[in-house]
Amino acid sequence: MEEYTIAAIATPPGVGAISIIRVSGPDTLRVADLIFKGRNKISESDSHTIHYGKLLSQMGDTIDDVLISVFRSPNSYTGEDSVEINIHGSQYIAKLVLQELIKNGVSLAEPGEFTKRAFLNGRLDLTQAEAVADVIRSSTEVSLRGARNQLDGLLSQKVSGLRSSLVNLSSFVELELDFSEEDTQFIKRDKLAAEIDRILSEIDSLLGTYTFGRITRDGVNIAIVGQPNVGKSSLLNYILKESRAIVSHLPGTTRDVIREEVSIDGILMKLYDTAGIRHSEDEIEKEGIQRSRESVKNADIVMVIGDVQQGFSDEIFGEINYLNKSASVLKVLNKIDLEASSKISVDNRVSAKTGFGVDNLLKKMTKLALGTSSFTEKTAIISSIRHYNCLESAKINLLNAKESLEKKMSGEFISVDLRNSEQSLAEIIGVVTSEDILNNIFSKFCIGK
Ligand SMILES: Nc1nc2c(ncn2[C@@H]2O[C@H](COP(=O)(O)OP(=O)(O)OP(=O)(O)O)[C@@H](O)[C@H]2O)c(=O)[nH]1
Ligand SMILES: [Mg+2]
Repeated sequence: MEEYTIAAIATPPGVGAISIIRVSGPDTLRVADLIFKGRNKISESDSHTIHYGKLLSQMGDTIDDVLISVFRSPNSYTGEDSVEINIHGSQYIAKLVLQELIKNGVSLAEPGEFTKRAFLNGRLDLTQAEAVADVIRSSTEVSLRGARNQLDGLLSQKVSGLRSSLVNLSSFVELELDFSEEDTQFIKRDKLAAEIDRILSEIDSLLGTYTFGRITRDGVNIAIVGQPNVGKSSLLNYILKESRAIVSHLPGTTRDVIREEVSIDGILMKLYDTAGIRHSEDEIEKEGIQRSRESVKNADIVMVIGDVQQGFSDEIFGEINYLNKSASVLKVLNKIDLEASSKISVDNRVSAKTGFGVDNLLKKMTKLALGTSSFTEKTAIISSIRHYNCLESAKINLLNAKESLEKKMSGEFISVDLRNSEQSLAEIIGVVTSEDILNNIFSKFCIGK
């Protein structure tokens, strides 16, 4: 348990009906008594009760009428004594309340510090703590569902299960080392090999969920490129159902990258309408084209737009491949309303003017982004590069163990690899962590969470 008490405004900046100030730590109830005047003393109140009263400054002036919710250790979010103070939703009042708390020895919380304490006090494991941030950030049905699954512990359970299997295996092997003179085998070598294979294949399945998890959590980056005037901005506008980007018959209308988000089938699509990629001597256009390249580099999907009059320029495909090898490239022929019988060979024919083919195109993109794998509600899914890297390292160590086993090497080698693999899994759920890992995770949180 931390020794000091922290506070933060937990609601977003701005004016609202109410704001909430969170306080957590050993001094919480004592300090609450000092600033709150109601029918009951906060320090004498039961956990999970709400109290109406006045918040007073040290001078005895009323700051606001408030409601205070009391959560006593260990049954609080952080596991510590905590209160949540509901005030009228003024930033000014919120600041006054924070000042009173600070005068009474409370510290300002760092980003994510409440959740960090919840983790350190064993209320959540690390994947669940990460999921809290994902739940807060979620903006589509799919991203929320993914975050919920992780918060509910689906990934934790899966990883913990694999980890205990590894602990079992390595304890058997280590036990043999203690009895080395007798040449005993506590686990038959073929059984050990089969178990390692089983765990390896489970790890592979988890690794295989990464693209899906990342896309459902962060959305799909889609760059829209092509020759000037082919209708890139018109297509963006059609998809957004609003006239977001300037459209004109003059080539070179779009110079900057225009980024917009839209949720399609519950998946967040981040669309980047660009100036396209071509040669230009104009300084502003050159900068725009450079920005288009950046969008292509970061894209999961690159939509190359051509139109029935100009078709496609072949160079662009080479350039895309050079900039980004892993993106899926979709060739889209626009303005099909002008020439429905166009002979240009292409899978996707659309009209940004009439909307013909656009729904199909969007369906195709969600499929492309998510890949072919189908996961059920009960599948554990990884969505962060941290999980991916830990699993990779667990896998490499297991492959080493397997190799040692095949080469009939002594149990010492096998047990070291099994232990290392187990440690990598432990890192995912936070059984072993370093301050760096924790800082990295929690610094991305909002203050007050
Ligand atoms: N008939 C027809 N005209 C279209 C269609 N899509 C776009 N246009 C027209 O084509 C012209 C160029 O459209 P934009 O959307 O500005 O094209 P762009 O690719 O963004 O062009 P730049 O930003 O200059 O690179 C405009 O006059 C649009 O009205 C379409 O599907 N059918
Ligand atoms: Mg444009």
